[in-house]
Parts: sequence; C-alpha cells; structure tokens
Amino acid sequence: MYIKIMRKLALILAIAPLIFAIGGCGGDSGNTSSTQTAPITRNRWDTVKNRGQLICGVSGEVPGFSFVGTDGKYSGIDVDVCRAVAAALFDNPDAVEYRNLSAKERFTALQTGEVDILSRNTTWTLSRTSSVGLEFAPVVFYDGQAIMVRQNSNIKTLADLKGKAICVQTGTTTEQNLADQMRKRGITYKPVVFEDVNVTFATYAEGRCDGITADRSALVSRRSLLPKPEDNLILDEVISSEPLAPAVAKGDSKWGDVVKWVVYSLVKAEELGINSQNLGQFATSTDPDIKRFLGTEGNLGESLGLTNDFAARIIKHVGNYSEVYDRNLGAKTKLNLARGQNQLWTKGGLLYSPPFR
Ligand SMILES: N[C@@H](CCC(=O)N[C@@H](CS)C(=O)NCC(=O)O)C(=O)O
Repeated sequence: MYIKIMRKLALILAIAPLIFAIGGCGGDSGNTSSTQTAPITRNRWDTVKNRGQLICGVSGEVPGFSFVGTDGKYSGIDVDVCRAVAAALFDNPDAVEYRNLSAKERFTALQTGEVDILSRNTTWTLSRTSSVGLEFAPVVFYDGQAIMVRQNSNIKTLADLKGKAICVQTGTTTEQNLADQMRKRGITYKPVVFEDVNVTFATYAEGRCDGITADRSALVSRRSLLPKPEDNLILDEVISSEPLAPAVAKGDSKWGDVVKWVVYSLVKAEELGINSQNLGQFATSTDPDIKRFLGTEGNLGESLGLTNDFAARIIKHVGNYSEVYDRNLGAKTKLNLARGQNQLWTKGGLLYSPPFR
C-alpha cells in the first residue's frame, strides 16, 4: 500500500507540469499518464553502479516468465534477463532486487525511476515508445494473443464467443486487441475486466467468464496453475503480434545500450555455439569474432562502460539464449513451448544479433 501511494506521488511530482502542458493522454493501454515525459534520470548506469544492485520490475505472477517459487526465489525468462544484466554489471547474477508490478503499475514504475529496467512480458508498441516514454531492448519472446475456453464449452472459434463473457486484464494490449478484433468482425461480447491477474483467472476458473484472453504464452503458463489445466483449451486463432521485450526509461541511451547489448549477448552466444558448459574451451579461441565477443581482444565492453568480458560473465552465470529458453519455457518445463519464432534466424526464427564489432 505504502509503495503504491509513493509510486503515485512520485509520478505526480515527476510529470505534473507535462500533463498540464500537453493536456491529454496518449491513449496507450493501462497508463493514465501517457505523455511526453522528460527522462527522470540521465545516468541510470551510474545510479545502479553506486547502489551495487539492479532493481528489476517484473510481474512475479507468470510461471516461465517471472514467478516467485515456494522457496521465495524468482525464476523465468524475464528474471533471467535481469540476472544477465546484473551478471554483466557486477559479475553477480544475484545482485538484483525484484519488484512485482501489475500491468497497470509497470510504466509508472519505470517513469518515476522506481525500477531501473522493466522485464515483464511487455509488448513493444509504437505509443509505448513515443507517448509513454519507454525505450525497448530487443525482443526476448515473440508471442501473439490467444483465447482460452473450457474444453466442454463447444466454443471452437472467436465467432463462437458471440454474446459471451470474456475475462481480460486491464492495462494491457490484450484488452485493446480483443476490442479491435471483435469490432472488426462485428461480434458483440461482454468484457469482464480486472486489474489483478489472479482475480482475472480466478473469475474465469469460477465459471463467471466463458473465455479468457492473454498472450498465448501467458495462457499456457497460467493454465498450469488452474485446478484442472487439461479441462481448458487454448483456441488456435492468434489475434495479434506481441513482441515481448525489456524496456528502460527513454532519454538515457548509455543505460539503454547496456541493456540492449546484454540481450544481444544471449543471442550471439547461441549463434556462436558458446554456452555455460563449454565457455572455458573458448578462452583460447583464435577466431577474431569470438575473441571480440568474449573480450579477449579489443575493448567493446569498455566502450559501453562495462568490462570487456561482460558477455563471458553473462554466459558463465546465466547461459546463452537457448539455455535460458529451455530452462524456463522448453520441453522439460510445464509450459513446453516450441521455439517457433523464437528460434535463431539461421534456424527459421526471428532472433538475430547485430555484429559485435
Ligand atoms: N503483453 C501484453 C500483456 C501483458 C500482461 O500484463 N499480461 C497479463 C496476463 S497473464 C499478465 O502478465 N499479468 C501479470 C500481472 O499482472 O502481474 C502487454 O504488454 O500489454
């Protein structure tokens, strides 16, 4: 409660003059303060360095992405991005403090400087970049929106949801996409909207909604928490593109670059076939590309304000992209999501790293 009040107060102080100056909101999902916000801090990297710890905004409610286990530990692909940044900065993936943020709270937390980075199944959109003031790092998971219904409901397509109640979380692209799709197809429906993800899914589980919609990965994830997961069917129709990416506050390109190249490092390591198990074998590699990447030659890391071995630190502590994916979302996990679009470009997917040069 105290944190929520402080968040609101900090946001009002930070952007009040701008709200009055612009007099409107940018119309982005879940953010009442969409406006041309001035950057809160221009040197977040120094702030983080002085603090000795990264503050990472996550959901904490989506297994496979970010979730708090019974042991109190965070895990998930979004969490691993936070760990990778901390590994690059401090050679310590545990130098992270996590803050759970709902869809509605997440952008305010970044704008006010409460968190250094948002790593929370967040879709990269134009208005979030322009009006909300986010700077996105590369996509860590390409997703799309889907709908889940009960197996025994006879609902097989979006059209079958005519006149039905659909549970959806507010502050999301999900809510907007559903409205768009239904309008486009001329289907009337009853949106049942909540701020809290647990209430949204509980309402569906109690049978008070005929369907529930979210990013497909989130449906697979949250279905695993339902009393009888197998009684629920995720429809094949995918109604949107949801490129999920970490973000920082706009206007601090030094910090933005650090986070971006940490994400690229995960992908580049997979491209080069370097992982946490075989990293040692590459220490003496004579391949110039690998030498630059691992920092045994050149000063790419220092040019970012990091150490030259920052990518090696990430691989040592967190692994490459495929290790991160397999650990959190792969065939050995409850989610069992095929790599699909999240495969390397060389294997038919969309993941691609610019040169480390
Ligand atoms: N990717 C979409 C949806 C993100 C989202 O918040 N999805 C819900 C559906 S499960 C969620 O993760 N809720 C978790 C929470 O509120 O902590 C967006 O960026 O707007």
